[in-house]
Amino acid sequence: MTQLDALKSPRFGQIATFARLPHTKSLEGVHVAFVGIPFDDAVTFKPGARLAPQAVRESSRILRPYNAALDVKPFEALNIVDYGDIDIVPGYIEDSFARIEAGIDLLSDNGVVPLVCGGDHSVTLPVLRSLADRFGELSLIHVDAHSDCWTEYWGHKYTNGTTFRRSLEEGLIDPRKSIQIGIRGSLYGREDLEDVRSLGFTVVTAEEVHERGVDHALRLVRDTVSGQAYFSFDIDGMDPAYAPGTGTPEVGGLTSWQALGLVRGLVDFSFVGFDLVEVSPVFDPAGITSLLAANLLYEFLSVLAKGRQLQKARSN
Ligand SMILES: [Mn+2]
Repeated sequence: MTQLDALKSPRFGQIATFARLPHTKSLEGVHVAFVGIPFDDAVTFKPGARLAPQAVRESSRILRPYNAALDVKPFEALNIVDYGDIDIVPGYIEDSFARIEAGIDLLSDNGVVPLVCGGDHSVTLPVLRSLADRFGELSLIHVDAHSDCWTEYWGHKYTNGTTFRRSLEEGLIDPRKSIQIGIRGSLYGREDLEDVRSLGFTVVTAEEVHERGVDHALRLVRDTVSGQAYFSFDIDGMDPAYAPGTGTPEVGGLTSWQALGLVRGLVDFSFVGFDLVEVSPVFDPAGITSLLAANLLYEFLSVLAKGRQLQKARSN
């Protein structure tokens, strides 16, 4: 499937799908499906991420077919579609999780890699439940200001701040093969960071990325991650100067340039899925957060396409 050609159909026209790709529920021959999960009932601070899939689609109109940095045409190398959204149930977290898991099952049953656009970060849990069921315990690359490993909020287990504690408890990810990048901000106590490290995660703070560079972070990723991997990108990993439209912004985060470098450095990994979560269009009046989100999703696709290309070249 190809994009609508912006040289024939102006890119500000026609219905907004991700990257102006065809919207279809047919999965035959599809490699990757963009899928929206408009759920934000598990946020611990400010809401609005339910509106992200539509905003990201709108911002993705600008994406062109060729990624010069990686020398790849993702929409030619892979068959990519906009699958639409998973219908969640507003106000009902567990019911929504069941629907999200079933929705992702449908994709992976057909061999399709999900490119998920949240939603708040709680949606990653049912996505991981589906993928771990198929692929076994996964390796995780997680960009975020927060570890999201808190035990509970207000006596409840399912929030956007508890996703990776639950993922560990449920055996969905292997912490020794998992890395968190961009962690920062005020914490509840010193034990917050110590807890996460003692769970087995490799943690790269935002300070460490600024002081030692993206290459240092990528070296740690290579030392940590192996096997089937999942990439979860919380947009609040970015500095609010680049991504103000999010529910729990923290100063001192990654720049757009650092994030692009980080994602582009991951060509040699085997990914079973990606998500981009926590874009809140209500705090994003100029649309710069959803623009960055659309571009990060494009980079995920480019990395996947480039990886497959290199693999093919090697096996020939
Ligand atoms: Mn998060």
